[in-house]
Amino acid sequence: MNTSRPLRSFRAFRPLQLVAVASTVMATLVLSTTAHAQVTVADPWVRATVPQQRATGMFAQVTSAQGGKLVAASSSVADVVEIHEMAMDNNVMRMRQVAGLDLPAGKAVELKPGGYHVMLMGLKQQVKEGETVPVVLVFEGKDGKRENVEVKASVRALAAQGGHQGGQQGGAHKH
Ligand SMILES: [Cu+2]
Repeated sequence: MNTSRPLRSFRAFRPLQLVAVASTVMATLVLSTTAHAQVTVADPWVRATVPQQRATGMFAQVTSAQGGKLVAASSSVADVVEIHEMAMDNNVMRMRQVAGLDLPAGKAVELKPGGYHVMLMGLKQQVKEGETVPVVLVFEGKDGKRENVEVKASVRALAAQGGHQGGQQGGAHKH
């Protein structure tokens, strides 16, 4: 008599177990089919340069479905590509390299002038408005796996701000 209760509850659980197995299988399928769409990079663009200019920035809106980090980047037009952030330091806007840019799951993170950007340095050529620049972005998932995403960033004019938050670079609002 003692064994009938566990048996019954086991039976009762069977449909649930099937559902669990089915959803695990489906999740695995979804993961494997969208492996290359784990990170989306929207509206990538690079600021145009003048002839002797050796560096410029790349900007975009980056979304990681599962969450992760932007950890590296490279481009055939630049010797060195780094991930930078800009921040006020003693009333001076400075930029510095960061080891990685955190991407919360499902949330678009904006790389924009005056904020985070991908810095292309040691430019091998002038980058002109209307051209496209290939940039490979390297993302690291929470499982530590790395994924390369190649984007074709369109080159926009020097004055392009990519947003309406004017004054981030020079606008020192005093409070
Ligand atoms: Cu920079």
